[in-house]
Amino acid sequence: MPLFSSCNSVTSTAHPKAGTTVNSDFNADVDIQLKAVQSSINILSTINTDIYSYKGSLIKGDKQTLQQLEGSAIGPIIRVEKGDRVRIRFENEISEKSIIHWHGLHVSHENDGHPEYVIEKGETYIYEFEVMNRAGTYWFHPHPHGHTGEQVYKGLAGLFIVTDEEEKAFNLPTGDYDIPVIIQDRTFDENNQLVYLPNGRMDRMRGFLGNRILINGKMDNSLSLNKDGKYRLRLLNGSNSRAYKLAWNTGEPLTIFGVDGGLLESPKTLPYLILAPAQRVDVWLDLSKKSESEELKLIHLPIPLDNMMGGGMMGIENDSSLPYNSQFDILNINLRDSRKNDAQLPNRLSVSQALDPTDAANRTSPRTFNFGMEGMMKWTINGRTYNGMEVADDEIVKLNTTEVWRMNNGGKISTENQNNGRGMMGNKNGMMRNGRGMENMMQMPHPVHIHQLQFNIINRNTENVDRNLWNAVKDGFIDEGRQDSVYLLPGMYIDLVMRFADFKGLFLFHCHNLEHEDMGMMRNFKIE
Ligand SMILES: [Cu+2]
Repeated sequence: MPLFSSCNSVTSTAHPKAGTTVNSDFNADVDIQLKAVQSSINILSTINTDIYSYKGSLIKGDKQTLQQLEGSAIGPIIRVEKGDRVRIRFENEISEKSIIHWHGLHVSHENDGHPEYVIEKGETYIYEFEVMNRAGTYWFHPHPHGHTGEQVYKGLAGLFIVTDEEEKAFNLPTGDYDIPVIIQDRTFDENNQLVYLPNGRMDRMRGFLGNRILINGKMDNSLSLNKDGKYRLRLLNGSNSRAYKLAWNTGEPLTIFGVDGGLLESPKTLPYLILAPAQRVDVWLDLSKKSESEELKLIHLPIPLDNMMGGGMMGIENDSSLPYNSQFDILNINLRDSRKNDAQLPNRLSVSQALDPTDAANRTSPRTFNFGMEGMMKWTINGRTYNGMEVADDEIVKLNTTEVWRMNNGGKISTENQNNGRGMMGNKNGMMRNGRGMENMMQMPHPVHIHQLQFNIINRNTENVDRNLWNAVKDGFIDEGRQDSVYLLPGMYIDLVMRFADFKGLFLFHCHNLEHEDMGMMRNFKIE
């Protein structure tokens, strides 16, 4: 039987009135009205820039729950506690369909922001969920199929910061010493307007790459911090497709103590960090040993990726984007008056968050998803693209089970181990994508995100990764802790262990290069 005829069409697993009404039985601790609006703000000098933005207002909750970032399209920052019951009234006031996805949160299908639940201008979608995640930096952004990239690019993205008792027991930096750093690349035209995909389809195949860096939606990439302060920098790569190789200009190592799904068991020091789109990390910054005269900045170090990102066969003309294989500034730290806080970074942080892969029924034959190209111009997962509520047989899992998923971008899989649990090769024509031949010339990194859960990385195979590229990035990955987004380099596969708990229904997994996602490099998986 041909593979494609085995796709089940799932009509809907949702409550028919999902998102349409305020449930009076849902006793919200936090109630927020969140409007997506069109507006214009002063990002560069003189002429305002047209943007999209989320405007929040607090209906119920502590006043620290909601923080708008003044003078920025980005935001707001929503701060909640684990266990809080949260209602968000999303009102769409932009002239295109939209829906919000709560990136990293463990919520039900109806609360996950599936593209099939987009609402029109003037409509409202009600989210009601309990915060089940542990403390960490989660975020939210639009998820309308085909338009996510442009809506995020124009300014729709905010942080959803969760705290819990475990985290509060540590003396980590709080308040003014707990600082969001949302990194995005943008391009403006001579009238200060945002430029998106000027080269059309070729730009879309690659993914948007800008020519300047914005921090928290602003051109001013500097933070004024207290000399002698100890800081928690919450980094989010909110860029559409760009990954960063982040390092301190001083050559000191980066100290990371949290990832997508919260605190690590212990802090980790790295010479540099690879931060792919959608990933978050907590960076420890102790300024007490700094002298005022010392220049301190976070920089991007060169990655030899340009020939895979617009060079070679892509042949993008008039490309003004910042080259991957160059060094540029990300964030300048300016030191102001000496002020101390008594925060500390302990050697032991969280209790282990590792799922046990021996619990996985398919441990020796991972469920394999191949991220690659179909034909020459279509990004696919196992040869398929997104199609509404459609889910294929090999995308259905059981509630209350643990599985190993192999996310493969042309990695070298040994022959005895290449079938997934359903005996599929994962490719329409039955060929393994082994990183050789024509496909190799069109391989690109894919930052892969799974909705609704936080997985552990148990294996990262790099045998087929170009050696020059691998040597430039190999010390910058964090495979510890719970994560929801991983960076799949060409020639790499990664084995993830995950558990399907609490909610049945359809959820998405996709490439978080937003242009690849919009082209259909996204599929449902169904928990039943
Ligand atoms: Cu991709």
